Amino acid sequence: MINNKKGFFITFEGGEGAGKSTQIKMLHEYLSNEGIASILTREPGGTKGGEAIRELLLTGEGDKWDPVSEVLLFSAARREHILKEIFPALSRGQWVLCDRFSDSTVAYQGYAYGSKSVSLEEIDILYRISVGNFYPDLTIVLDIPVEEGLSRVKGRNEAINRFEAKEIEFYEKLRSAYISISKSNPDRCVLIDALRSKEEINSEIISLVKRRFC
Ligand code: T5A
Repeated sequence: MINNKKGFFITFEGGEGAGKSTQIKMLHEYLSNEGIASILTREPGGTKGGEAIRELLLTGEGDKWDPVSEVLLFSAARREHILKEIFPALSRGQWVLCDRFSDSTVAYQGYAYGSKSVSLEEIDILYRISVGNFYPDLTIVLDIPVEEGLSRVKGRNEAINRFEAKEIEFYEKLRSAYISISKSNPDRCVLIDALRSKEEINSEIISLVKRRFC
């Protein structure tokens, strides 16, 4: 679908409260200070339609959607995002920094729901339909013990969403899923210890980005 990509596509992944939003903003600011144009976006969301789907997905009861319905909704939002925001920005030469992307679908809908999870084959088929043969240049996976991530989320004093009120086993499966995804995609994913100060993590991410792309 894209044939004139000039910028780099970097995704941030990890469990609840791992610090993705914090770190993505810090990298965005660093790139801007270096004179590198980048856009900061998120999933689900990033477009008008995607943000409307985000509202459907994140609000309401925990069991409001069947896991397959969730994958279909995330995929629809992703398709809009790819076509209307991500590909155009990469073609203009901007870097795209995305808070969550397809690894979230694999980790949440493909693993964390246990016996109710959607098969990885089905998730892959929907990825090919909605995105095609296109993948991030780099995925930063922030790893944090479950209790610490959840305590950070609670400490924010914001309303919690549908994915922040699950049983503890859900988050343990999620953490294992991200470790497994990182090990299975060593060229694309880098697992980062998020149980450190914001500045230490930011400095490791900047070194990584410089080594890969600058
Ligand atoms: N989802 C998404 C799916 O199920 N499938 C999918 O395909 C996709 C794309 C999105 C939800 O959708 C689900 C996953 C998600 O549950 P969201 O609101 O975007 O929901 O939620 P999250 O992405 O989980 O974002 P959070 O805001 O909850 O967590 P972050 O971004 O990881 O953490 P952040 O940066 O907001 O930090 C949390 C708190 O910790 C502090 C921050 O200041 C903040 O208060 N903090 C630190 N404190 C100490 N030390 C550090 N190093 C810190 N870093 C941050």
